[in-house]
Amino acid sequence: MISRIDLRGSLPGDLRDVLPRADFDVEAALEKVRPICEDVHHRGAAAVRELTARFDGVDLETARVPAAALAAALGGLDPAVRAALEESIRRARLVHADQRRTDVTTRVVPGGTVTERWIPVERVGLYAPGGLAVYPSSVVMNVVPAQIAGVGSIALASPPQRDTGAPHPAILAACALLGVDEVYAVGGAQALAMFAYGTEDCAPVTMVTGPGNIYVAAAKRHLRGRVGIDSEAGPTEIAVLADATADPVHVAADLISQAEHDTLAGSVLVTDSLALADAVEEQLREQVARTKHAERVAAALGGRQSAIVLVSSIDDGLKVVNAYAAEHLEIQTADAAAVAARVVNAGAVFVGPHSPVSLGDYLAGSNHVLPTGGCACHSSGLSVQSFLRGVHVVEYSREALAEAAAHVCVLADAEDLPAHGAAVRARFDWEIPS
Ligand code: HSO
Ligand code: ZN
Repeated sequence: MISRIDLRGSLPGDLRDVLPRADFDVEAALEKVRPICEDVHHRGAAAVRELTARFDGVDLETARVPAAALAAALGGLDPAVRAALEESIRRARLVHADQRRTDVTTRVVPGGTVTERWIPVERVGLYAPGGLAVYPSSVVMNVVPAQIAGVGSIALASPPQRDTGAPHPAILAACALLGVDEVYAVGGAQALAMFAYGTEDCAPVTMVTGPGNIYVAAAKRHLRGRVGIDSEAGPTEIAVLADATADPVHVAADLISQAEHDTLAGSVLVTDSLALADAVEEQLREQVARTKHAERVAAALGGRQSAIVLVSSIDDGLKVVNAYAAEHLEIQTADAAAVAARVVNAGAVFVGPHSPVSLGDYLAGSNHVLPTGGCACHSSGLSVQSFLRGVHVVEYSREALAEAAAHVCVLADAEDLPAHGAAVRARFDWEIPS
């Protein structure tokens, strides 16, 4: 059901060559997505309407979802789900509020300052998938940091359902709870293109965010530059670094929890305990048989992207998980906090026996939009910072410029760019000694 990789001898030079990862060929999907984006670019709302009819099977005169539909969805929301979403929003707001940046002014020399000003992007288009993956929690994880960053205008698009012609009611209700009232019943690449180029229905945005399948990732790659993007999310991943003290029932449950997302999801256990590896495998067999989405989970666990990796020590295990750079990494070892402190590559780290990834998916207060596919070695998850730009504001007095002028002119001459130096000299009626 799940393969094993035995690294108990010496570790290979480049661990990434032996660690499992899903095939996720965004380039191939680009070929399908490019004409869709270009069609929306050139024909606007008419193209969106035709593409929605073709892909979602509904003909919508206008893509905009009326306010009454949002209110109705909130009214029809199960009170327990509403309470859980409200608590999820409250906790996420607590954590993200602490990510706010303050402008900082550095006095470089007397009369010469550089201020870093943090300015939110003007307008964000958020994509929320439909179909298999209807995640109101992801609406929360995208909207909360954008709102706290001070983004003035937030629109959301999600594919229409065949029967109602509107996005899934749980998505609409999440929007209503968060105060997002500009919602479009548009899915896939055409939604991202609508945001990027704008149509008669929808003003263009400056940045698109949100999860989605490989076509959504490809559309982001195509549109990047025209608009900002968060990341090209790939299939979700969990790695668990565990020793003999870990509970195999919990480890197996956590590996299954993320495998439930997608047949391409990656679940990786790294352990120095053969007994734990055997017990987790046994547990996987038992628990997969009982889980609702058994087929999908079994495909994910049996895929080349999932494995149990045996190592000879937790030190080696740390090298493995740092090389793998998982989207989610659980540490279930003795003295888990000390081990976690040595993790340098992971989207988010879940420490100790009572911090499962699914807590982070919904209610920890942390963000669940995280770098996948090993991108955690250079990128962060979604945060308030994702929606801000730091702009340096430079202000020097005449005296401070005069004091810097000689160095500027020398460097300009050294780079054979004398006009750069001349721009400084022009401000003075004396020659700058060089
Ligand atoms: N684990 C997913 C997020 C999610 N889980 C949404 C449940 N709903 C990617 O981090
Ligand atoms: Zn999840």
